[in-house]
Amino acid sequence: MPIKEVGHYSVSYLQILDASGNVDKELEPKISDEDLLALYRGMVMGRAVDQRMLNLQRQGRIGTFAPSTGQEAAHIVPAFLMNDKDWFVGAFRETGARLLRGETITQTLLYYNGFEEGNKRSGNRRILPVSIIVAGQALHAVGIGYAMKYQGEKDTSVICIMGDGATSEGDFHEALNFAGVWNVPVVFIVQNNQWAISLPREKQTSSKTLAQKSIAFDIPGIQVDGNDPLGMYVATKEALERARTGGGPTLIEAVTYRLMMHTTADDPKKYRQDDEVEGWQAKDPLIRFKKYLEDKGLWDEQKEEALQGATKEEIDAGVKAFEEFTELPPEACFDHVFAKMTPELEEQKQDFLKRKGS
Ligand SMILES: Cc1ncc(C[n+]2csc(CCOP(=O)(O)OP(=O)(O)O)c2C)c(N)n1
Repeated sequence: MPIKEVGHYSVSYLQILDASGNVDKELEPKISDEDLLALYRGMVMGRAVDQRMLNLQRQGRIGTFAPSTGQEAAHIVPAFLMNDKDWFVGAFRETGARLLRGETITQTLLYYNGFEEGNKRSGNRRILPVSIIVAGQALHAVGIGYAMKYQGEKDTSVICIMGDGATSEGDFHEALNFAGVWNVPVVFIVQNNQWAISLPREKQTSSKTLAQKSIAFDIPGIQVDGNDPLGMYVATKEALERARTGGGPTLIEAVTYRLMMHTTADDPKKYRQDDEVEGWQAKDPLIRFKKYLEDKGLWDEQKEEALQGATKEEIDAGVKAFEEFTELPPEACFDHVFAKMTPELEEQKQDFLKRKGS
């Protein structure tokens, strides 16, 4: 049988700042000092909020939440690169990114305590609520991208974030398929944190990389050290430029690690080894970024102390406002289902109020 090659594919890996904080000078992006410091502040805030949420959850003051410690570079850097008109379409493990998109600490806490008020947005930054449905948001992102194109919006894009487990879902493949066909301005970022709850990455898919899943849909794809803020900066910036200038979608696999539990309802000690976690702690994105800033003469222990203090104060204020929030009446759940209440729902609400006797 005659055989001719009809395609030849490869997957690239990008790392600029290694685990010890040493930079590859040839690949180092030009980022202003101001932006570098803002990025670091965003990452420190992401981690500090995470830690506080964990404490609040353990004290029984909020419900379940999904920590993002260790994954800050993979989602906070992309959020930092977005403009006001871009849409942020995320999963449930990107609190730091959501804060950069204008969500407040109080809103985050309200959301995680079951108050729909946590999803209320003010300002013009575009952001969808948390998606608990794994990979469902990839379809929403493509729909938004398609609508943007249809309406002739220029210089805008969608950043869609998900976990490695999402790439094993049908929704992911449907989304990438139509993203390719319609050439929509969507940047898909897969935070490959090695686990989907207790299922290791190897048991979810036999693909050697997750980036290569882009090849089937003829979309550019790249694997990046997801704990390297500079690598994430360069890869996301390039993908955003492509999206905003009509070049279509990109898939970025950010190789990272979930240092904490899947959610506060999970105990990872039951299924993963301590030495695996310790190996990844050594690759912490915050530690390496701090060293990079110190080497550039932009950072020192005094500044670090001041930042940690200011961050704590901001979180304290957010927690206080959350705890002062007056509880909503039980019928509030009827109000948040549709933008405009349907007659059936209105009837149900009135019936509920009658039975309640108010
Ligand atoms: C469609 C769907 N199936 C199953 C679940 C239950 N579930 C919640 S999180 C999760 C694992 C997600 O893993 P991954 O996509 O890798 O993201 P990570 O939690 O690691 O960030 C599962 C199976 C769900 N929320 N949605």
